[in-house]
Amino acid sequence: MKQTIIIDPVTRIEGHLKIALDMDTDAHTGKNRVRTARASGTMFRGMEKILEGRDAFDAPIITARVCGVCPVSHAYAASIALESSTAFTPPKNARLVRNLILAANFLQSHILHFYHLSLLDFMQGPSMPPWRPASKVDMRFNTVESEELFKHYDLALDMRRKTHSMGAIFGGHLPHPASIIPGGVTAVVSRERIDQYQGMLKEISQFVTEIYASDVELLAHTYPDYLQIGGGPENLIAYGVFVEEDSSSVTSAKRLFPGGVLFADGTREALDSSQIMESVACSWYEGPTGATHPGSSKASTTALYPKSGAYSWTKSPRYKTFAMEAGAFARMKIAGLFGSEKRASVITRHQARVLEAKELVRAMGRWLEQLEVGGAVYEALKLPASVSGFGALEAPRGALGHWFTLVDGKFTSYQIITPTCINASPADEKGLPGAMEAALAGTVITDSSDAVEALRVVHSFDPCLACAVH
Ligand code: NFE
Repeated sequence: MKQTIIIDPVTRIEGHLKIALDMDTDAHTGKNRVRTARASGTMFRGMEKILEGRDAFDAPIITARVCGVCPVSHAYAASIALESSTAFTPPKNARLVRNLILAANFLQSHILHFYHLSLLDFMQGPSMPPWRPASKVDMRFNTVESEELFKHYDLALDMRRKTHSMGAIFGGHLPHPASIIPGGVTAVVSRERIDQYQGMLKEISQFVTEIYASDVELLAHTYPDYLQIGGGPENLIAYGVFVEEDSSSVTSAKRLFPGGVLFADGTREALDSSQIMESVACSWYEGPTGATHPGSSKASTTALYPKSGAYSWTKSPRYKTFAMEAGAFARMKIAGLFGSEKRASVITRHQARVLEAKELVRAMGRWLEQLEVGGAVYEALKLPASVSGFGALEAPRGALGHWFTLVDGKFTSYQIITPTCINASPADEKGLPGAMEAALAGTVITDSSDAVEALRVVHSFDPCLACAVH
């Protein structure tokens, strides 16, 4: 028997996502399995359109508003995109301060994702709203474990507040940091700021290494079958992040988590940004049938609705012709911190985030020590009136790129490819599904009115549709 399950909207994510699952019933086992999945971003935003005609230096301020969860990455990507067009090297303090603001944001995002967005797919909260009604399918934690996890849910709220405060010490405020601008940062480095940041880092570090890490392992231990569920294309991409040396090129400088591409067959490649493409075949946009490079003059964000064959406001980024997965799992594999035994799955995506958080709290202490009190944080950036460029780094959810063309000081084009656009993309012009769509295929659903197994797969990507449709 064939049926379609629709989850609309998917909750406990940012933004508006609809998932449609075409199901098959196995004649022998009687199990209902996802045959194909379709992921739809159901909202248009048009941030790229807003950039057109604006002054170059508006880009970090405007693009930070793409999202309240990863605004640091957008302000940073816009700044390095502009800096890259003049071979500019930001002062050392600016590099370190940017790392510190971004790392605080990564921690905030990973803690949010595990405790407040994902964990309730596996456990029942207290018997009161907003934790009821809850899924009743396959809840395996015992009462003691559930109570302990729920205490950590509460504690995680406080930890997130503190990570926001840490980012705000140098960012001015969060979300939407004010201090990351083309040319460096506007936050001066003082002993008082370093001490304030260090004090909170100590507490966050303890939470990450003692509580978050052991809760993720409890999840892995309790739901070991989810190491085999939600795999996806296994083609991984990272642009690299957390610059470790002063350089005019963020994409070639030494970084804590390097960029690269790792294909399902084990082939590794250096990232070639000319191979980043986007298709709009199944998206409600005008554009050529084939894939286009985001820096090309053919790339556009002109809405076309309705459109035959289209089902999403997200586009379909591809690397060469491959559907890719971006995110902490890709970063940890590409950095060599996860070995070949770690395959993409619901559980390994959670494990990758916690491993990354542990690496980050160590690196943050080192960056704090490297800061020079009173040292330069900014140098005026002189842009050519007409120039093109791009900036690429990582957001918490994965590879993020900004491409622009400036004519007489104003943007004539601005294109953003976000990690959730990579992960939650619709099919491309060849019918190749996006990573999340591929990861959902084969998932067994016990109760079609309570498809929690599908939600576990979807949430493991930590989708943010606000970013994806930008
Ligand atoms: Ni709105 Fe974002 C991150 C970006 S998701 S959260 O992380 O860019 O695509």
